Amino acid sequence: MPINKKKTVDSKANQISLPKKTMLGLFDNLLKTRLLDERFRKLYRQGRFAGTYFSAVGQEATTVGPTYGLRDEDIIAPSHREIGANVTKGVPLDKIIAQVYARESSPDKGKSHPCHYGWKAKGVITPSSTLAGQTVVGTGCAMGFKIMKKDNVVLAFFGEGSTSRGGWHEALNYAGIHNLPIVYICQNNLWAESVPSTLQAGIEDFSDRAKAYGFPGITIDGNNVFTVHKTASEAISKARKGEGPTLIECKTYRWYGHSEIDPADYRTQEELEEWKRKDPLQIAEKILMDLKILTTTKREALVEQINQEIDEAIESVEKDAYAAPEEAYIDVYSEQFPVKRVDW
Ligand SMILES: Cc1ncc(C[n+]2csc(CCOP(=O)(O)OP(=O)(O)O)c2C)c(N)n1
Repeated sequence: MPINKKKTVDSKANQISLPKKTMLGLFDNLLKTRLLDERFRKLYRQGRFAGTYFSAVGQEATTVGPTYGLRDEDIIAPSHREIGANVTKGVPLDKIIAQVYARESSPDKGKSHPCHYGWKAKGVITPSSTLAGQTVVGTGCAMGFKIMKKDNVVLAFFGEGSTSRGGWHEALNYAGIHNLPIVYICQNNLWAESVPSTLQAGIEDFSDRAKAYGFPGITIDGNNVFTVHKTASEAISKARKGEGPTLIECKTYRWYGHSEIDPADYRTQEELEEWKRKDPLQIAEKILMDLKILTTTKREALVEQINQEIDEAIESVEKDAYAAPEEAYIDVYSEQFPVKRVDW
């Protein structure tokens, strides 16, 4: 038996009722994420940017679904495969592209990893390279919202591999104790680089880990953007009302290597083909077409419009300069500590 042969959750797509506007909005963001992600893979092969690129193709529904409908003041604590969360939160395309191109115009002025997208204006934290680091920071932000008595929420994203980190457990334990307004989204794509999920934990469902921290854990089909959105929205509403955290495990798959330099020869072609048949974009498209909300003509017009936006943003970013070497020392450490002590 292959190491990663696990049962997956059935898609209950057609039974999910969401407003037409929401369904189209989810599809729009899913399509934009896919087109931008596939474009980055081509640009990398053309040598248009350096380093490598971490594609999220195949697992976009896990980021687009939860993020859609969030407020600007809500916070996203992303990891390295959250292009969809950035697109959906409304981070401008040129900021996302400048991050991959490491230009001075990028939110971190070219300091970090190509896929460590963040944008303060939209509440997206620039991720830490240390896996699960953003889970800890995101949990701290949720504590901040609680102290300030704000009804905002945090969405923290990570892969199943990151749930083996000590800090991840400390963060969830803390969130459980303090009943924090945070929703944890685990993207179980079966592989953490070359390590199968069966070597990360002795449990079938990673959502079971929430039991230890005293809040609900749910496992869902991560390739159906409508299921993901509905489940996450319910958890987000609970968190906003002060009813505490939820861990949502989305079963999904990444189509390409860990990054563009990884041929992914540790997994079988059959496994890949099986998951490609569960393409989140095609699932969403079929549902919308069956419901007569989308037509082929409308889809083609959307593709054309998004590709044009991407073309324009790339053209503009490619003209941008790289930061001066001294920039490496700026914005690394905070220059002042918080002056006001807050009691709770
Ligand atoms: C503490 C730490 N160990 C190792 C790495 C190198 N690394 C980066 S991504 C990754 C795999 C992460 O797997 P997972 O959390 O499942 O997310 P996925 O890449 O599958 O989306 C590893 C090992 C790192 N960044 N930090």
